[in-house]
Amino acid sequence: MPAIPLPQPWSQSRVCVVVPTYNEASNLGELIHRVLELPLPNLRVLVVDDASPDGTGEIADALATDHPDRVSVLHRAGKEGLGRAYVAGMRRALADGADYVAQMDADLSHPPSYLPQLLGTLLATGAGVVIGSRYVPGGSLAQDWGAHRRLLSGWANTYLKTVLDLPIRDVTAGFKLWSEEALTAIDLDAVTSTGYSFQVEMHYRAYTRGQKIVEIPIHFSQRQTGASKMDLGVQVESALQPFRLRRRARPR
Ligand SMILES: Nc1nc2c(ncn2[C@@H]2O[C@H](COP(=O)(O)OP(=O)(O)OP(=O)(O)O)[C@@H](O)[C@H]2O)c(=O)[nH]1
Ligand SMILES: [Mg+2]
Repeated sequence: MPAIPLPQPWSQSRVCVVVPTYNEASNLGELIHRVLELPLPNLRVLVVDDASPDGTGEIADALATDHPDRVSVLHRAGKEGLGRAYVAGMRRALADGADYVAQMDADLSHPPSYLPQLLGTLLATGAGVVIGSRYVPGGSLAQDWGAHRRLLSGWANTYLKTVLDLPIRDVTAGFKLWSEEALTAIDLDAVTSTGYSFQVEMHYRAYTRGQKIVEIPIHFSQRQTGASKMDLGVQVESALQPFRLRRRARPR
């Protein structure tokens, strides 16, 4: 069934979807296909690849050749972490003229069909960021997430919210849409996280700079192919980062 065209404010919005990749060869083609078929003709994708050994960067280049007006690739020299990839990608998206910058994983955990809802909500509320949230009413987690993974995610959320006193239900969420103004206020150059704690640092910086934060429910799917990049270093940084953020924010 052809997609119903969306009204002009949606279709005219210059949205750049930043997708960090490390060894996502089995997922990237499907993801880009699903993003490009959305009824958002001004939406572009920027893949930020950290020299994946499985050839993800070459797949991204081929997609950019097939869709020169809609897909581009930022190649980085090596694996430096999710946070570094996002900072570089978001800066490039803003430099290329995006009014809105989305962020999402490459492994199809974040269903692309929510992108128009993220944009519509941002347009309607004037928020600095709209979060695709697993933990607001109506949101849900992958059915195939075991009890251990659910407990870990729920515990991490409670821990981070408590330490940072953040009024956000899904504080580790990685699927969201930012306005250009919010990213400028956040000051991407000052973001220090290398790994997944980037998500929390961005929420904290948005909140402490007075940005309006809105959450809409999403269903989060389990990755079907490829391997997770979550390792011990990423987890240790995530556990320590809230204390660093609090210390830095404290008046001297
Ligand atoms: N460029 C870049 N991308 C990364 C890096 N680490 C992770 N990613 C990407 O960041 C996204 C999230 O990583 P995942 O491995 O899916 O993390 P996760 O969702 O916590 O783990 P799973 O539930 O097992 O999928 C994916 O698109 C990864 O390819 C990195 O060092 N550099
Ligand atoms: Mg994942």
